[in-house]
Amino acid sequence: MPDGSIVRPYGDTTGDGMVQTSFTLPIPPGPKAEGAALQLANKMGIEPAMVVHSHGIGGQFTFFVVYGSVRHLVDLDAVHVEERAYPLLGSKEINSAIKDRLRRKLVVLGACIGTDAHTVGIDAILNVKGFAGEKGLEYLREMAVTNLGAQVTVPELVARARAERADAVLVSQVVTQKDAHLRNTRELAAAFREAMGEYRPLLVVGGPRFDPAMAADLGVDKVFGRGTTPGEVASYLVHALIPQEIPA
Ligand code: B12
Repeated sequence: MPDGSIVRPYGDTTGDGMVQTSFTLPIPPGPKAEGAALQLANKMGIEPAMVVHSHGIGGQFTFFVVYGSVRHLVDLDAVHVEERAYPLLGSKEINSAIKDRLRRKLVVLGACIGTDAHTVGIDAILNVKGFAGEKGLEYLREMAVTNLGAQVTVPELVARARAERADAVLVSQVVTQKDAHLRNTRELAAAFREAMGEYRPLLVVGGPRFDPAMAADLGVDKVFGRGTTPGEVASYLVHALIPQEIPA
């Protein structure tokens, strides 16, 4: 960590401001396309800029990688991020917290909603084989986990949550075209609010392009972003749903 709160990007020498970025322009490859990429890079504050890679895509488009120096500074004091507000627990601690303090299985339902068919993310969190060396929630013997898979409609999910008395509903949204992930999450939150009011389950959404700071705005309890591990999610469920004390 640097001493001061102001930092610049690093390439060859400390603070030289070097960054690399990639983008696609709707023009065929060639010198004019490279000139256009440099103009864009300059307008983005990258100056001097170099096209270090360019490649035609389908005849009418060109993909670029541009490398160059920015003058911008980063003020670390002005960076605000969502800090984890609960401890990371191991599977033994999670199982015994549920067994001793909830005294029944914790019921978890998972799904991808809308037209989204990207199931790898929700599977990484739920399936026994897990992700990043951690086992998924199905491995935890005190959790009753059902993974409903892809393209589940919100009404179906509400009905299943009610029928199974779900404690938590975990939803994955990977496709973000036209902000589909945000629209679908708001629809989910509104449907549960309407159907179950304050008795709704804990609503957790995740996907690579969510901002974890958006939970309240989206009407859900928690948002997880890219690289989330099953242990983080299981620890959150314990934090949010299990009483702190062993009931009398
Ligand atoms: C594999 C893949 C597919 C597979 C999906 C197979 C399957 N069963 O899932 C197939 C081939 C079917 C597919 C199809 C399509 N795909 Co695709 N796909 C991908 C790809 C290459 C990898 C996604 C993935 O598996 N990541 C690995 C998992 C582990 O990561 P993750 O999803 O981020 O999950 C982690 C976190 O986000 C988080 N998380 C995720 N969900 C949840 C949920 C909860 C509750 C929690 C707590 C955490 C959590 O935890 C996970 C572990 O850390 C991505 C590109 C990429 N490199 O990401 C494109 C990508 C997602 N696909 C894309 C597109 C456009 C499509 C199609 C529309 C293509 C087409 N024209 O047909 C279709 C859409 C199909 C549909 N109806 O949804 C785009 C989306 C663009 C956008 N802005 O929305 C991407 C980004 C590719 C791209 N750059 O264009 N795809």
